[in-house]
Amino acid sequence: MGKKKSRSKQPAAQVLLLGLDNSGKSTLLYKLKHNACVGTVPTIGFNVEMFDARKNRKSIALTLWDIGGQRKMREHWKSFHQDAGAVVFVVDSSDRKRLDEARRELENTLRSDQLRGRAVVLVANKQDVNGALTATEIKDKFNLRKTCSDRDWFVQPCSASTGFGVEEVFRQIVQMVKLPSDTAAMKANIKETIHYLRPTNRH
Ligand code: G3D
Repeated sequence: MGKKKSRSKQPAAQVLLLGLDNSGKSTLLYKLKHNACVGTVPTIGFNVEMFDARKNRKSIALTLWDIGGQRKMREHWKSFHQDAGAVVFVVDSSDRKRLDEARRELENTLRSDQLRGRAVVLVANKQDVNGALTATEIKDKFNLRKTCSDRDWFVQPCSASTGFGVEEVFRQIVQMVKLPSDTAAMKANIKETIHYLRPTNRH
């Protein structure tokens, strides 16, 4: 009989899903998890989902944290940096007015010492919208070659609501995420973070 490895023994990695409010983070998270579009409400605290995946022929557990993108929440993004094995930054490619704001937030995030060397998957979301910038245009606007010169990065065109590019986003995350060496310390940190943010959970 095949033995299923218990989740607690699997190497586990944390992935941060960041981006401005309305960029499509929650839609992407639920599409990845349930292959479904659920009605989203603005994320006031955070949403979290766990995934099983295979990396280097080993089974791993991935936790994706979708952190609220409103200006007030952005100051809490750093509470999640410590254990992050990769950053997924979601951009609304159709919202030209807020591209600079999004670029600045990504640059601020990547200044964190705790995120040094962590890979970035930049999701050029809302590709289904007429007039949306292409992934290449987003890459150039964000000057990613320079901003991410010290880490691995990838730009994925995507439409979280139709599902276009969503599987590729997941594949890139699995390929690029760094697995932590100290899982026990990581779990303690996650507990602390949840405890700290619980009062502001979404409603
Ligand atoms: P957030 O979690 O980053 O704040 P949400 O963003 O996932 O809540 O999405 C914000 C709005 O954008 C939602 O619309 C959602 O349906 C829409 N959206 C997300 N991804 C896409 C996409 O790929 N294409 C299009 N056209 N819309 C998308 P509402 O109307 O519910 O506010």
